[in-house]
Amino acid sequence: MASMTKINRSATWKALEEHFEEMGQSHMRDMFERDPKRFEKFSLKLNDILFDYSKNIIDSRTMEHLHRLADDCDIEQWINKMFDGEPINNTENRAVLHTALRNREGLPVLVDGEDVMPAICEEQKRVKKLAEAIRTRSWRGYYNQPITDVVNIGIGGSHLGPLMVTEALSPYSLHDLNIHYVSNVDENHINDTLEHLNPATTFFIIASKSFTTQDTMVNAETARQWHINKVGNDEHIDKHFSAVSSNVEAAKEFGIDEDNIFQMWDWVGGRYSLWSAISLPIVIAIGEENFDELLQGAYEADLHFKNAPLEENIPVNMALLGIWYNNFFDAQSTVVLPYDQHLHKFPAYLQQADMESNGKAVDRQGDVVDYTTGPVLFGEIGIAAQHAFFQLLHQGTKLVPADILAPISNFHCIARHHRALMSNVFAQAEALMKGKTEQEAYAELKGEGLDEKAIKALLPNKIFPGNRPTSTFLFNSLSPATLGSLIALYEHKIFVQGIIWNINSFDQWGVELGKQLASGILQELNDDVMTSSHDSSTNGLINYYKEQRTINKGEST
Ligand code: G6Q
Repeated sequence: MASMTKINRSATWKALEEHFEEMGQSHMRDMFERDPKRFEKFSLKLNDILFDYSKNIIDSRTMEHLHRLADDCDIEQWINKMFDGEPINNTENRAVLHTALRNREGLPVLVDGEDVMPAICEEQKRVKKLAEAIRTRSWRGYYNQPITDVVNIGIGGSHLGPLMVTEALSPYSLHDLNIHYVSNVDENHINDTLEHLNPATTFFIIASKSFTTQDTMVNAETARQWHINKVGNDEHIDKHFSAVSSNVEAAKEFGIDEDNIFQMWDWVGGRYSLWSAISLPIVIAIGEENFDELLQGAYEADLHFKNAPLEENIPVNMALLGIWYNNFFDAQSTVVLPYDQHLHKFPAYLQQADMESNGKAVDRQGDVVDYTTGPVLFGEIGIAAQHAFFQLLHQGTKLVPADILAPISNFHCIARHHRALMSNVFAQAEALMKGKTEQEAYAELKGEGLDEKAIKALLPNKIFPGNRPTSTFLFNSLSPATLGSLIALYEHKIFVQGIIWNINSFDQWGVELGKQLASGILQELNDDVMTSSHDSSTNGLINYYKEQRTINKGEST
């Protein structure tokens, strides 16, 4: 495709539309019956990760069309542009280099002619040094006691990645060192966290790329006050506070010792930053070696993404399947279902990664797109979801393509538990694909001894249409390397979709808006004067709040 031709005007898109007319009528149940080799045809491997995408409404022709679409969009060139540090974040004129942070071979990566690798390595060394000092108990607080609790204060990209990884890799963590995450400016979050902590053994990380985000700054100030009140002075801040930021001056002004400030760069987006110094709480939790494994896993996924041909490229295929449902089947959403308790924050993490990246309606040329872009992503631990919203997946009126992730072995691997878990993985994916026909439902009810009248009444409710797509990732176990690979595969999937939709996946103007709006209204909340500068609903809500807070007199500053 010439880069200025809108993607939905291209010949390949038209061919896909025609192909959809045909495929939209097909049922996977029949496709599996016709082709016993579907699994072999439509599954790929990366190290210990098996990606089975055979339970999708596709055949070989679908994939050929979709690969042509990727090719039309010059995917391979775009991949190189990203890895080579070209400013592909066009609205902010920035490179996008989370891949450099896990560039394990250390080969030079140039931004504006300067190799960024030495600075990355240096910062990683500093992070590891501090983390090791805390882990080995050589870092001492103001009573010369070792640290027992680390509190990461950050939000969005400065929170969700580290939180998700810390939870996912909890079996690899030191068990007598607690990592807490505070993100919400709601006082309950920080108060509930600090309530049980001892200031002499608590270490804070203020994680904020900008060091201006209101939520984080308010929480950071509360943490500092808590520390000062308990200690009786501010002489020991250097033993108890660190910061990760690209705004080093602001962190210094806050009172943090320069030795405890870790750098980020503008070419790392918040939601892609868990590989940077934002990883400090992760490294404290799991240690240097495990963190290196995490980076290694991501690096191997990067190499796969760069080098595998489109047909065998897992993130490219993940992305294309998403496009197929989003743009041709008109699916509005997608669901992520990990069957691993330790991945319980993975859907929330991916929600930000995906929706903040591809929730855009303006293309790279500044035109409003006339096709749909990023889907609504939601998710939950698979087992929990089965007892909650699977009803809609099986029998609702919406098509919700699902990703299922499951480990072959669990950490302790108690067969009784793990086999019960895995039976659900296989059963649900099969049921979503096959459904239950009228004949099958009839035979089942008959078998239960129901009479014809009762069967007639119940039958429609017992039918499952099936043909609900799932892609399944099976991996040996949730090791740091496997987790690193999985995260990177999803990052690259998001990137490929952004390229095909011709949007910039790396800015977030919608998030910036929230930051501006709240700070304006905050000024108005600092007095009791009734406001009239907004619409009647906003005025009404603000004024009601002001009146009631005066009556409640419950607020303290
Ligand atoms: C991520 C977004 C956003 C950001 C938070 C926190 O890509 O930009 O989620 O991470 O708003 O920003 P700071 O790290 O600057 O506090």
